[in-house]
Amino acid sequence: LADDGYRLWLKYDQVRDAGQRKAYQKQANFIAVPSGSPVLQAAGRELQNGLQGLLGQSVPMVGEGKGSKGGIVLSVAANPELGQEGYRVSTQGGNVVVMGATDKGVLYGAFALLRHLQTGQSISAVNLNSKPRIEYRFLNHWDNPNGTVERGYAGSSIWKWQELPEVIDPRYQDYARANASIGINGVVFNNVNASARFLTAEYLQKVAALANVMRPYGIRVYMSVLWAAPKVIGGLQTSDPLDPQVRRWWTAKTDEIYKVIPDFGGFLVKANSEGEPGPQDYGRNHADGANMLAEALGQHDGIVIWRAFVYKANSNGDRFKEAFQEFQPLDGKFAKKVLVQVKNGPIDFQAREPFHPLFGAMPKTPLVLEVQLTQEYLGFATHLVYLAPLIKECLEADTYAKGPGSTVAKVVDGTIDNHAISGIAGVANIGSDRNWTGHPVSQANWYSYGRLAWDHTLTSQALAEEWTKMTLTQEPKAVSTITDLLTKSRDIYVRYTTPLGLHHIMGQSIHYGPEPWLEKSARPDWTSIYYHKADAVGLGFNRTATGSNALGLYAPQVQKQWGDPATCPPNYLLWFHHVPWTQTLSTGQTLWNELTTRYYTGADSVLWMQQQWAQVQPALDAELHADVASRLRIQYREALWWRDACVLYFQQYAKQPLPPTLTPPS
Ligand code: GCW
Repeated sequence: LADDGYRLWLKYDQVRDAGQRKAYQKQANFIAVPSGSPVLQAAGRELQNGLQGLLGQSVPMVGEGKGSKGGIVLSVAANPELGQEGYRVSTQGGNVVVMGATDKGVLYGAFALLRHLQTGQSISAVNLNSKPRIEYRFLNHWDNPNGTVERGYAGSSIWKWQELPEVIDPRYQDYARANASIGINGVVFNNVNASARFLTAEYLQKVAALANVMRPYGIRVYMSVLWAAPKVIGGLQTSDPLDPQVRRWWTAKTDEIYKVIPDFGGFLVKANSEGEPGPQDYGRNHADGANMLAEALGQHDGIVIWRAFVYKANSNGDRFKEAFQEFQPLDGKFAKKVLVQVKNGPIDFQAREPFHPLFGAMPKTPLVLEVQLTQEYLGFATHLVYLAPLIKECLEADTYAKGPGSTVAKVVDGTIDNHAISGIAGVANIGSDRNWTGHPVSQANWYSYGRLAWDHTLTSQALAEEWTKMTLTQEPKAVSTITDLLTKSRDIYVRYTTPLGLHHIMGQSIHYGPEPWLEKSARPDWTSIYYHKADAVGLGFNRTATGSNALGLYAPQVQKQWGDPATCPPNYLLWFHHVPWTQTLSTGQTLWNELTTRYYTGADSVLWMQQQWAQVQPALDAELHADVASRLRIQYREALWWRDACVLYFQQYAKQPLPPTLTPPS
């Protein structure tokens, strides 16, 4: 049977090793599911379905299973150590007990047990213990009511608004299962460039129908809102957050939402950014806006997530600094229920960015880390780029906010500043394509994001291996080849597109392919030359004190390291320095030679990726293998496109030949 990718990492194919299968069967004579919420039932069903596949035989579900041995027992038991969502899976009295302090904990434990078996581990002394490090683990869809997806590269939206609420596509449940399996507990279905339509009574019914599907999987639903909704659909003259009528409108609207979605999670807001309306339209600030919504939530158990992705409409400054300048002074001004959502880097989801300077600079405000799974600047669904290393690079970056070791991860999980709430968001890469993400390997980005949101200490490598075993193959050699390929892929992509800290030199609007020569656009900071600043002397954006001084937004220790071109990591060099073409870098080569070498070796590495992929062919489904192999052919062609376009363009300024070690383009 051809693998069409629909089942994601929840394939539950029969365990090949007969001995292993026997061992599992001995422990899986029944599944005891105590009566309880639909969440517990979902856990039981998933185990039953999963075991049926893995063992090739059906396993009965029983009520309590008292006194029996050799089965799997779900159990909700008071255990403060497990928190609201943690689990413990262990052997007790001849059974495998999946324990949580809540039904949700049991659900996550059930998925953990299945993952344990799917990755071929021993059941006899199973002992899994885990609880999430971050409380709110979101997926943000950028899906529009007309079925399009902003920056979506896997078909159209999976949400069929026109058919809802009557038609419930079975796919919605599979979506919920996939998310629950990796610990995602909050979803926003609609684009942050929001349509007010979602707040109408008609659409609330549709969202409520989806919320009903999500609920048994421990997932709460949130909504992106258009700031101007009171005007657009409320018939008011203004959307000023301090206007009493506007405030009443939001309070009433919020109450209306909770009537149809009793466990509604809250609001996500993009305001005064890229043409979206916001409180600044009325001379108010972001805190005024966010706090007004927090007040509208009142006694309801909901939160406000306010995005910090803002840059001024007409700016002559450095866009790098703008979100910081607007938000940092508001630290301490946000209401309790407000979290501020910050992209991993200061510009916009580039293939490599330094961490956003707001991390560590707003100790009084819980900051949600926003990462992008849809590969807007990373080759769409065409290039194979595994993103866990990018996410980890940000999480592990040291802000020095409270001395060494003040990583972004500790800011985000709230431990550094003792925040009661914490959050992380991934911009979804999911669409209506049969395999969900277009590129089969992009599934690994959805997967590893969820797993990192649960536990940011997991390694990119471990997650690549886990995903590969569950999704592609268990053949040991193939698993290690694919794991290696995945973990190296993001660095390779950076090398053939934006090495040494180059950024924002991609095709205008589409954000695909190279366009370093772009000089004119609707605004200066939507061009390429604004960012790379190539001239006869050198290349790169001087963000030190002699330039825009964006570097000054970081802690002194960071400034010290990045401020000196000799100690600045080469990967961030051109983010902060205008470096002469002839300067010798810490790598021992001149800028020009290092730059061109990276472009060339980067493109060559795609050939290496092709070779690695060719090797695993016997261990993989033929169709899936062929699909990825053809995408890798496009990737190589486009790596050459990037390489040649950028090298030839920059050569006009550098006025130097390629180093003799490199073959000139034919
Ligand atoms: O990356 C930019 C994208 C926009 C997006 C915006 C944002 C949703 O090009 O398409 O809009 O970021 O994050 O708000």
